[in-house]
Amino acid sequence: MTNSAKTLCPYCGVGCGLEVLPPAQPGKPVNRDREGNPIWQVRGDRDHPSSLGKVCVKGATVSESLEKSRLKYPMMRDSLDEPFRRVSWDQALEAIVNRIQTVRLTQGPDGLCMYGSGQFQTEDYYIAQKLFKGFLGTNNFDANSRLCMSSAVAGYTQSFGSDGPPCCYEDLELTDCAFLIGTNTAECHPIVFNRLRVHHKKNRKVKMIVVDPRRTKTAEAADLHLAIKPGTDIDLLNGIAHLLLRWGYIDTVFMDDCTKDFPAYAEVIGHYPPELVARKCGIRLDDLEKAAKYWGESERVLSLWSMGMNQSSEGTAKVRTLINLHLMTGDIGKPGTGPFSLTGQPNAMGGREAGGLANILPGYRVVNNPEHRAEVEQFWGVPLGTIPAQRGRTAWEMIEGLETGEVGLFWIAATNPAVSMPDIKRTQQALMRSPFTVYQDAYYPTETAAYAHILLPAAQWSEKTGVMTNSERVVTLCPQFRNPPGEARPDWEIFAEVARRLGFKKGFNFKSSAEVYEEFVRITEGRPCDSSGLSHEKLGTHGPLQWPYPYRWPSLEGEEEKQQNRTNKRLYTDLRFNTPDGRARFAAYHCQGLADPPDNDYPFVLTIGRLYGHWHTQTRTGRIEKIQKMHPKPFIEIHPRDAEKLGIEENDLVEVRSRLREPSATGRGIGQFPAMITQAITPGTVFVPMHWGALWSKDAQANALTHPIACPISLQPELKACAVQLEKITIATESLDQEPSEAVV
Ligand SMILES: Nc1nc2c(c(=O)[nH]1)N[C@H]1C(S)=C(S)[C@@H](COP(=O)(O)OP(=O)(O)OC[C@H]3O[C@@H](n4cnc5c(=O)[nH]c(N)nc54)[C@H](O)[C@@H]3O)O[C@H]1N2
Ligand SMILES: Nc1nc2c(c(=O)[nH]1)N[C@H]1C(S)=C(S)[C@@H](COP(=O)(O)OP(=O)(O)OC[C@H]3O[C@@H](n4cnc5c(=O)[nH]c(N)nc54)[C@H](O)[C@@H]3O)O[C@H]1N2
Ligand code: SF4
Ligand SMILES: [Mo]
Repeated sequence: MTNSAKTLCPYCGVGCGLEVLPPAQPGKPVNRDREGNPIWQVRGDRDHPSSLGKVCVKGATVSESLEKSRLKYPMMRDSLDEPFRRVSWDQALEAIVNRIQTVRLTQGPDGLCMYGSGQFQTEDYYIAQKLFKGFLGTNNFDANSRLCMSSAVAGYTQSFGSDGPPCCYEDLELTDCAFLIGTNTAECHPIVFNRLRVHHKKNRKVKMIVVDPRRTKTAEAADLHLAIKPGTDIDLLNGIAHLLLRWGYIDTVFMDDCTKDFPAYAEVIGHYPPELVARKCGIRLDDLEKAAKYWGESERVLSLWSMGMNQSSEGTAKVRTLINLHLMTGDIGKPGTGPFSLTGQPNAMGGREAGGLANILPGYRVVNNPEHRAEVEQFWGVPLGTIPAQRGRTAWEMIEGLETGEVGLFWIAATNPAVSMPDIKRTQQALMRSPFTVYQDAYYPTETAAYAHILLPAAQWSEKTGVMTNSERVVTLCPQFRNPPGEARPDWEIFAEVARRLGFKKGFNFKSSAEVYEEFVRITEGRPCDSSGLSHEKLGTHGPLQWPYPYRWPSLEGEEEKQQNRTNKRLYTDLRFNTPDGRARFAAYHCQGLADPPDNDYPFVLTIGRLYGHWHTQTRTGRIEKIQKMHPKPFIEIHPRDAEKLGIEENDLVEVRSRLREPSATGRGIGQFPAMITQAITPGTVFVPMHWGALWSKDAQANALTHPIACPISLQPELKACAVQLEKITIATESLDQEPSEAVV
């Protein structure tokens, strides 16, 4: 093929359009990497509405990661201390089916668990839901989105009556004040940041406020950086609300007509006078006042947030407290305004649409609503009462279920929990106890493969056709343009095959992912995320489209249709919300702070995040030379004042220890990181990147230190903070090289 293909970048939730060109182009030598593998050329798709032709280093280099270290064949072993042996698909699937039947008989459906991923395509998600929730009768499907987006989902749902980011990227260019909190947008959502940055630079009146304990690349670009102490976001937001109210910057008409529950909130913010708030947050009083002024005086305020908010033991409260500010000032439903959650993974949004968490069902429905369950059961043609009324196990509860022996089959797909879960030593011990773990991934080795009984090779992006939805609700078709390596298969096909072998032939007889999508969009009809007018064909001919996109629209054509999709860019433009009375809800929360706060023994707060070039556990980016060079090794950021106190100098190896889990234990974990001494971090706080698992570093695993305490509403763990102690290590240790070790744990 010499033709190019249009698709979506498979990394972050910005969802940039890519155009890929085959390695062989007429009159040119074949494009190859150092190992001689043919490489597709990637460039930005200028026609993609979200990215307008832009890409960052990850998107631009993605094709270099597609051939290396792939898992090509199903593998199996009877116990974790044996080597894997290659088996046929038939053998692997029969073993899984037998195990499922045994667990159903002996432990019941609650013994079955699947842990999936925001890197699934929508079709993968949908088929997994249908199998687990509709046919096996358990809601035990959760995804790594639990560690990522679940506080945003819970916050939107409670404040607005349903999930769904109400804004669009055009708002980045229409706002008067961008309020970025708990997000390093410049490194993690670079093309979103790029659009905002251009607008900010061009218009001197436009303000940019960044709230982050670190002076990140994002903070460097801001007019005002509030380097708050980790976990004091609610103090800050309530403090801003206090000033907005005191100074009369509120939209009383909007509040009267469109919201509820303001009095309880007003009572709470009364307790947040600016002097107290500035002290608690560790910022200057005039900076706090400046933030409130910028917000209050701006016609159109857009807030952006991601993990600094969501990954918290009060994640939902943080999100709702931020939404409160928008409700107070009427900054929603209009161009350039709104509370905008930036999604992490490429299709975490699609997962939310398809019911990809243990508490939700397809079409923005929820498990604990009897009508929602009945609608889905009817649609799937399964007996009423099949879907349990209670949510299923969350990601962490699956780990606990392995500890207690309640989980008899653990099926992991498209995520690497042996690195990315909280408290990984405990996670790894639980995985060691698992009687039967299926791991379905595209690469080998990964850290999690060491804990699997069966490995299933997955076809990944570029090797299968499916759709993904980005942060601004734009749905893009990702067509297959390469062949999968070896015997790798698309995730949805694997799930559907297992379902058929279990005897559920009728519900899973799909010939293509287009057929799966056709069924999925029908289940969204009439729901907030109505996509019933979309199909692979439509997306293929028209290009990316934004939901809601109901069935009545495809009858429109050309300009008329484009116009319709454009006017649909924002949710809640009529200022009616998805609650029963159409009003948005204020929430009244006091700041509780961190679940694992520092004290004399553990005096530092460790925070954890991302670097521009690397993607999570490095399964792809660790194998790309350019990115390896960009970020060659792990490190710990320490403020010069703290470093001096501890006698730590640049590049010294620092041992980091977190608090004991229980008195008899030896501590959650230990990590060793070379010191990077920098003013960019708030004193008392240290930072390490999350990207180095056991295969990529000797002992620099961030999650060896974290704990699983979660937000009680969203059940999202506080992966952003734990108390630690630091000590300089003097003994020489092995160099931390960047090659993945062959020995898998
Ligand atoms: N380069 C790159 N980009 C990515 C990814 C990647 O792996 N690499 N992953 C994608 C995914 S899945 C996600 S979820 C997103 C994450 O995107 P971000 O949320 O932007 O990334 P993080 O670095 O995890 O965390 C953001 C910031 O939160 C700050 N923070 C920590 N504690 C607090 C706090 O208590 N309050 C506040 N206000 N801030 C705090 C940290 O200092 C950090 O700078 O990125 C996506 N994009
Ligand atoms: N301390 C701390 N921990 C964190 C975070 C943090 O900020 N701090 N962030 C959390 C967040 S927000 C996230 S999203 C997670 C991310 O953590 P993970 O989900 O563990 O990260 P990835 O490395 O992206 O793992 C994705 C896996 O899917 C595989 N894969 C890719 N495409 C496909 C496919 O099509 N099919 C299949 N079957 N496999 C595929 C890849 O090879 C890779 O092994 O980490 C969480 N953990
Ligand atoms: S910004 Fe995100 S979606 Fe865009 S190219 Fe970079 S990683 Fe891919
Ligand atoms: Mo994420």
